[in-house]
Amino acid sequence: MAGIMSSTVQKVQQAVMGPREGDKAADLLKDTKEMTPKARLTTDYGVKYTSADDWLKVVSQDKTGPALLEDPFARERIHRFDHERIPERVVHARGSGAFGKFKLYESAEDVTLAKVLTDTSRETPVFVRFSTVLGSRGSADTVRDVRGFAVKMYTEEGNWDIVGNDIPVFFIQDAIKFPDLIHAGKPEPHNEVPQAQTAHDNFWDFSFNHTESTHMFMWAMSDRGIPRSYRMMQGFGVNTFVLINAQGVRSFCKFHWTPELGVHSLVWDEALKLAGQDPDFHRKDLWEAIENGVYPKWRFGIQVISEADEHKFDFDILDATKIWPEDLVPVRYIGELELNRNPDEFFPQTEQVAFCTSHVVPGIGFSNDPLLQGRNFSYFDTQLSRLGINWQELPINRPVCPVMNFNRDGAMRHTITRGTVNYWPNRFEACPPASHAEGGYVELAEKVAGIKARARSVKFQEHYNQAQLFWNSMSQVEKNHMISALAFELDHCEDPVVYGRMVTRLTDIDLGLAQSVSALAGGEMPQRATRPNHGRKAPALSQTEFPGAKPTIASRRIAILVADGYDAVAFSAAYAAITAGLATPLVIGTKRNKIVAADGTTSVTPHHHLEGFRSTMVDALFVPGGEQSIKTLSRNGRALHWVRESFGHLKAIGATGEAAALVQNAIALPQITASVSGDVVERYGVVTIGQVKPTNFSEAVTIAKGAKGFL
Ligand code: HDD
Repeated sequence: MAGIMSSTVQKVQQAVMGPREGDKAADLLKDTKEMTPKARLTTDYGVKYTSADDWLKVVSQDKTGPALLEDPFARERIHRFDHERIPERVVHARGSGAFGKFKLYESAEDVTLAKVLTDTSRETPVFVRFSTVLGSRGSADTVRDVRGFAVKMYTEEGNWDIVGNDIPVFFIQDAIKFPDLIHAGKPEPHNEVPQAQTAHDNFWDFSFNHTESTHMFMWAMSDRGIPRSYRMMQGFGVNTFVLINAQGVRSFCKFHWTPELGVHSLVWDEALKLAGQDPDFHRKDLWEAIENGVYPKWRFGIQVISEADEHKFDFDILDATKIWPEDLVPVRYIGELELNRNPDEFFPQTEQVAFCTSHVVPGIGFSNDPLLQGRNFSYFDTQLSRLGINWQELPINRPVCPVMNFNRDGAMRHTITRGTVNYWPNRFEACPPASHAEGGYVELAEKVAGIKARARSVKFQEHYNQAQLFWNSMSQVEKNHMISALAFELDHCEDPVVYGRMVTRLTDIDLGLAQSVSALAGGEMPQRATRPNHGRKAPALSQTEFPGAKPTIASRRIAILVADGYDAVAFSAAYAAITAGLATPLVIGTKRNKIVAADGTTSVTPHHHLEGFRSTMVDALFVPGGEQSIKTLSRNGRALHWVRESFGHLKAIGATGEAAALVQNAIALPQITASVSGDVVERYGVVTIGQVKPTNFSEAVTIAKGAKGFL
């Protein structure tokens, strides 16, 4: 008995993740029950179970018989299960989140009085949820789509949500169009096809009918639509907000998150395959990086335009389909976001987190951006149908500062407020509003006069300049990817009216683009540009030119391919170098049981076998030599496919000794020459090294990937 008990305790201890120490930000947000070894299975009303395996029955001698509806334990379990689902988000249903902290390193007190943006001694806890937009909750991560980047900052003055995307502009200018946009993008109404993609008639019909969406669909068709990782995406608040400083001066502002790792994408073929091979690719990637302690980080930046300069631009600064080009309005980096803790349980945290654009703190306000104004209505409203009126009491949504008011009741009310009054003003002067000096939110007095009308400013009518700016700013590789993306999407449109018209729309951006897409996807071949190309570029828009991206292998996955008879020395050197570079080595074997090295004594148990894991799931490939191992791998179709596919997806491939020939043969490259010791030969992205030193493999990977602009 003692033996049984101690092993149970051990198992329970394994199941319990245990409290996390030392993270002040995390402690503030903690509302987690622990499964201690003493815990026993109980009903929700606290009574202990003796069996959770058999429904109460009237049994005969052979122990069979009818089940009794009387069984409260069984009924509770089924009731709970029947009601487990809540409505999924109407958009951004598929997502993944993490906790972290926001740290300010430069005060922005010249433009705002928000303490979170002026007090450099603070550490503000955050929860961030990344998402796709169109797919349902169970859809794949790597589809072509915009990615949500929603940040909740639990500040001492209340929650501040920046509900942004990985693309700095939006499809529409006025929120009234949002239901049409989403209806057109989601699966078609008659057959609920296709899932999680814009590659269908209705979306492109909508796009043609909304010239304002031209700029955004160019971004969505660029490599931004298929990020390598949530950790390698920019984030943008998109809308124009307002900052107010202590002197009462108002400025316009856009918010930016810029990833430390740079901006990187999958290639389309990888994205397509991953959607089937590992639909949780992005979810796992974020989790893995945090568990490995390679915490994702973003710099936080603001672009600010003074009220006096509002009309000095050739676009309307309140139009969410326009960027503020960085050469005109530089980004001022003032803080840093770090994600460092995975959620304890997905549903109560990642699924129940709820954001509102309208939730800002003193010092931050709203502009007349018509998209933002509508969003400020929509988010609270949608939380009501998803989570109910008391959604802000859920642990993940609760502010960390005091909340006290006379809002009462409603389904699922948790808060219990003692006292005899529930209104203001009251004879006790209990819970009065705060003055400005006490940190109360004050709306800046602003003169508003006008004619009630459904209208947009003249500058809102111009829809192509920035679409052209974006196209012009792309490298040739990025342009080729965009042509392929558009050709893929339009090929999935069945109606010739839809793809034919879209091809003509592309002539508003660039004749060459329109012709290249038409040559593949059909439609009448355009003969002339509808408007001249202004020729302007903005380098910050290109991923290959992305400023500040320092090539690194940290947090990347590198596969090491082995069969029996592999070269243990090369293997260990590479393994050590990968680990030292903070990358994740994944040993992929012909089988998942012990694989023995050429020396006959060293062995390794692979993380995965060749069929179970695919090249798409890693960033680079290393094959150590070893006569027998290479002989086996050369005869294995899947192994050859690993090498060919890695090459096709522009991955760095390292090989030593006999493995160089394997790589050469697999990809039919005539001229790979193994270099002398320590030299790195980089040809077509393939790296061969004569003799591996503990450090040079990771250097080689870095150099090769940097050279290809792939990192
Ligand atoms: Fe939205 C969710 C981002 C326009 C209405 N939106 C949602 C999420 C993100 C965005 C990241 C997921 C939040 C989460 O993880 O829980 N949305 C944007 C951006 C937009 C935008 C960057 C343009 C600048 N959205 C937009 C408009 C409307 C909405 C114009 C409606 C008028 N969005 C919603 C919503 C959602 C939502 C229906 C669904 C789930 C939720 O709010 O909480 O209210």
